[in-house]
Order: sequence, then C-alpha cells, then structure tokens
Amino acid sequence: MVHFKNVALNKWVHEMSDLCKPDSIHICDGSQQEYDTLVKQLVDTGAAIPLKKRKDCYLFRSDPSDVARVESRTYISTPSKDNAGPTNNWEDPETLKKTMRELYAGCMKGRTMYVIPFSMGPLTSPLAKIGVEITDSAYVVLNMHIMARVGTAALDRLGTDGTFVPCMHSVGSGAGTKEWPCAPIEKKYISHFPDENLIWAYGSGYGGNALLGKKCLALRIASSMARREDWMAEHMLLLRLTDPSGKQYHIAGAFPSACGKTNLAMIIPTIPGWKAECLGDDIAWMKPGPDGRLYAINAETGFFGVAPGTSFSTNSNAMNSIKENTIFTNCALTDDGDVWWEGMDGAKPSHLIDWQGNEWTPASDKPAAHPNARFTARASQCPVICKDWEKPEGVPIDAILFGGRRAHIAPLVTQALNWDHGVFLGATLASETTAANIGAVGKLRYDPMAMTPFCGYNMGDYFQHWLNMGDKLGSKAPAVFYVNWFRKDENGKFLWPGYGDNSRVLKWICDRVSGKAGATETPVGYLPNAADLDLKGLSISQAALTDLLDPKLEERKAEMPQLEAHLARFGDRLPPRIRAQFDRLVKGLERNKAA
Ligand code: GTP
Ligand code: SPV
Ligand code: MN
Repeated sequence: MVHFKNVALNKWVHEMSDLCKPDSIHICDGSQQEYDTLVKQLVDTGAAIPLKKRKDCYLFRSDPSDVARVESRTYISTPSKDNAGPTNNWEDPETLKKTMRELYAGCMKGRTMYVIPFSMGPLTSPLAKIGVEITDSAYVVLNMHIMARVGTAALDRLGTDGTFVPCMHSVGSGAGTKEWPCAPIEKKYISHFPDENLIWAYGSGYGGNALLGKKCLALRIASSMARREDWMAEHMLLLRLTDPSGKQYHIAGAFPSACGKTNLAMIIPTIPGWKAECLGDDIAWMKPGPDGRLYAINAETGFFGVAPGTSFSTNSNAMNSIKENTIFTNCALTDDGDVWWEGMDGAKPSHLIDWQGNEWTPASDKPAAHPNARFTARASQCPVICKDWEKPEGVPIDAILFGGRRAHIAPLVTQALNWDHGVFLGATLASETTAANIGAVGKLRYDPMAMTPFCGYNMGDYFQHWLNMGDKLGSKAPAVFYVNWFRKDENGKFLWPGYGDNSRVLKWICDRVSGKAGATETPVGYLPNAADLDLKGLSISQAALTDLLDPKLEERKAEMPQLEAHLARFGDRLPPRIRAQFDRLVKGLERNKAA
C-alpha cells in the first residue's frame, strides 16, 4: 500500500482509494520516463495516435459528447447559496457530496489510480499553491505533466504538514468509448467546495473539466483564496513589451475563452522597434509587491490552446511551439501523419480523417477538426517565451486589458478614467459565446472580467474585491483598458486587421501609461483620435477607422436597460461604487444628447 509523509495527503489518498477501488495506485514523479511509459501504454490501446510528421507528438480523439468545459454541470458548493452568487450553479455541500460519493463508489475498478502532486506557480514562488490530483485518466497525467509542475519536488515542498488542494477526478462511466470513457451529461459534475479548498470532478476527461490544476484550482478555488488573502487569481494572459528606447511594460489581459489571449500573448508586432515576449496565455496570479506595485506570475507551465484558426499567418509563435512534444486533441489527421484544422495555412487537404475518426473531404459539410480542438505544449517551447517567465516574484503590471468579441458598439480601444471606472468596464464586459463551453455559440452575454465561468464566489463580492485591491494599490494601480478586435461592418467583415497589428493598440496603451499619447475624454472613457495611433504601413479605410474609434454613444444609451438588468442580478452585493459608475455613465450619455 502507498504511504505519504504528509499526514493529510496520506489520509485522503487512502480514503479515496477505499471509495473508488482502483486495481492499482501510481504516484506520479513527473519524470520523462513516466511520460514516455504512459504514452506507450496509450499508443498500445489505440487511445493515442503517434504523428509521423511531428516528433513525439500524439493525437487523441475524445468522445463526441465530451469536447469542452460544461458550465451547466459546474458547481460552486458553499453552505449558503448567496455565497456562490447568481452566476454560479449551486448545490448544498452535503447533498452534492452524497450524490458524488455514489458515483465515485467503485468507479476505478479495472483502472489505475494516478496520484499527481503538482505546484501552480514556480515552486519557490511565495504565490505558488500545491495541489494533488487523483485521476483514473493517463491522458490527464500527460497533460498535467505539460501544464503544471508535477512530481516529487511538489511533494517535497508539502513536507509532513503542509497544506494542499485535494483535486479528485474520475472520467466515470456510462458513456463514451473504451479509448475515451466518460459519463452522460446529467452525471457529469465539476464541483468546488471553496470553504474547504476542495475539488471533486466526475464524468469528463476534457480540458478544464479534468486538468484540475487549471480552471478548478488556479481560478475557481484560487479566486476564493485570493479574496481571503488579498491577491487576485485571474483569467489573463501576460505579456512583456519593450519599446524602441528599451523601456519595458508588462500587460495582463482578460478575454473570455477563445477570444484571443493566446494570440495576443505571442504577438509579433508589425510596428518597427517594438518587441513582445510571452509570459503566459491563460491564468495570472497577482499580488502587491514590496514596492506597492501589482506583481503577476503565470500559474501554469504550458499552453492548452485553441487549434482552429492557429496558423503561421495568425500566430507563428504558437505554430513553432507545437512542432514537437505536443499533445493534440480532436484535430483532424492527414494522410501523411500530421494534424490539420480549419484556418491552417495553405490549401485544404483533399482527404483527412476527421476528429471523430471518419473519412473527410472538402465536400464534407462538417468541420474536420472540432471547433474546440486543442494543443497542449510546454511554455518553454515558445520561441518568444520571456526569460523572466518563471521569476518567483513575478513581473510588475503596468496595464490591465479587458476585451471580448463584440461585433458592434465596443470601440477598438478605450482607457478607463480611473480604477473604479476600470472595474466597471471589467464588470460590464460582454462577449459572444464560443465553442470552449458546451452550449450555444455566438450569443452575447455579460462576462465580467472574463471570469463568469471561473469565479469561485459571489461575483458582487468579487467586484468589491477588485475595488479593495485598487484602494490598496492607490496611485501604483495599473491603468485599465478595454479592447475589441472583433468589430464588424454591415457585411459581417472584421473592421480591424487584428493579430500583429494589435501592436498598434498596445503601443498607444504603453504611451498612455507613460503619458506620451493623446486621447479624448468621452462618457465611456478616453478614446484615441486617429492621429494618436501609429498606423504607418497599415492599409485601412478612413471610414473603417472612424467607425472603430466611434464611442457609439447613442447605441450605448439604447443598451443601458440591459446593462442595468445585468448589474441588478447582484442585488445588494453590487458595490455602491459600481452603481455610482453606472449612474455617472447614464448622466454622461444624457449630457451628450443635450450638447
Ligand atoms: P482559452 O484558451 O479558451 O481561454 O482562449 P484564448 O483567449 O487563449 O483564445 P485564443 O487566443 O486561442 O483565441 C482564438 C480565436 O480568436 C481564434 O478564432 C482566432 O482567430 C481569434 N483571434 C485572436 N486574435 C484575433 C484578432 O486580433 N482578430 C480577430 N478577428 N480574431 C482573433
Ligand atoms: C477556457 O475555456 O478558457 C480554456 C480551456 O482555457 S479549458 O482548460 O478547457 O477550460
Ligand atoms: Mn481559458
């Protein structure tokens, strides 16, 4: 029988193995040998397909019912429903645990139970947190090897009495295939018990439902810890920009799932003299440092990136990050043994095996890769990874960006008037939904701070936490901006070229931070004039530019009832300072009409 020096860990692993009854237990050491052994097993069973064209790369196909996060089955289970708030599913902890214990009972018979000790954040960082995931999925172990600091070092840091976040996971049964077992949707549970720093997941093997260090620990549980401990756990990319004079800027950006964090994190600026380096593409943990500024670390060690749309023309740094040692999930397979997805460079192949294992030709009416097909690759493989990406103390943040997909209304870029207004811009972030969640795609929803699916407590309290952090940071708080690369014209065409040309917006942002760029104040914030943006070498029509920089005050006004209804959901948990921002905006829009 296994034994751990850490008393609580030892007790928990025994309890869970008594409940789940696995055939054997494997304690993960995080070594390359462990990775290779598991890969070989999965190749032998047919679950992993080696890619002839890419060194040490493997393709996995999930069950067609298990292709993305399931927000409808994700729970924040606090003793009082109010503490989960209006944006989370809630069930009382005792009832939920009883239901899930029945599902876990004997669920690992015939399977191996893997115990994965891991650290989110660099092991020596004061911000790091230790988790231990129990899972019956070898695929999860492989992904965790890439996405987190897995193995003996994490156990060592735990010592005999250190605390960890227990992350319980089983793919379950009742649906799926031999290669990808899972549970039917109504038996899937992604449950969080923030008051106990505990995670219980059952029934899905995909992404954030199963790699529990990511959304479950590093966002939902961490956000609730962060509130208690005065720091921030955010759905943010991290980027360093260096201007032509050598001055560095660090930017953190919160965009909803599949809205361009990976792209921006790896941007290649089209403006001369500016350099961009990637520090992270999904999760930032931020805390005020000894100098009073806000410091951020990347909680992860890899990218679990959206494959469709990734190409040498949209994100060559991502393409170069996934040349080897990469796991691909739900991509299409080419006849010569490579992966393919919609939006890749070059012509469509004339024949493929699609993500479900079926023959595919360009005449097919279905996509060859699933829209939420993903790659898992080490951050260290990114050609523009910043040398400081693992600095234990993190990097000081100069600007925070919020953004999302909005075909209308939201201008290319807006600067918040002050911190409270910035929190208001975050709290009213709206974006069209994507395939990263199982549900409707393209539906506009409010997604405060891009955290709707990831906030582990009442979002009204979360707004207050943002305000409190601003009070702590005072004049050293980062400047806040709202960006939108996704504005469309009347024909449904994007108005802004996006990608590398987003560097033009980043340059304005940095220049605003250092007081060098102009802007005009409007009721929705500071907007650049066309002359304030560096547009050299860009071919864009005057009409498109005017439209992109138009604050659309009349349309805003028409949207105010919806905005008010969104804020009203939080009832008396809505901070008065957010309400005051709303009132200020109403007055500003009225005054504009009068003028
Ligand atoms: P998660 O990993 O799900 O949290 O998402 P992410 O924010 O990292 O998403 P990602 O960067 O992978 O977003 C990919 C999608 O955004 C693709 O469809 C891209 O084509 C699109 N995208 C990214 N940047 C731009 C841009 O500047 N303009 C346009 N039009 N689309 C963009
Ligand atoms: C997201 O959906 O925001 C992701 C992918 O980053 S997953 O890990 O599946 O949540
Ligand atoms: Mn994400």
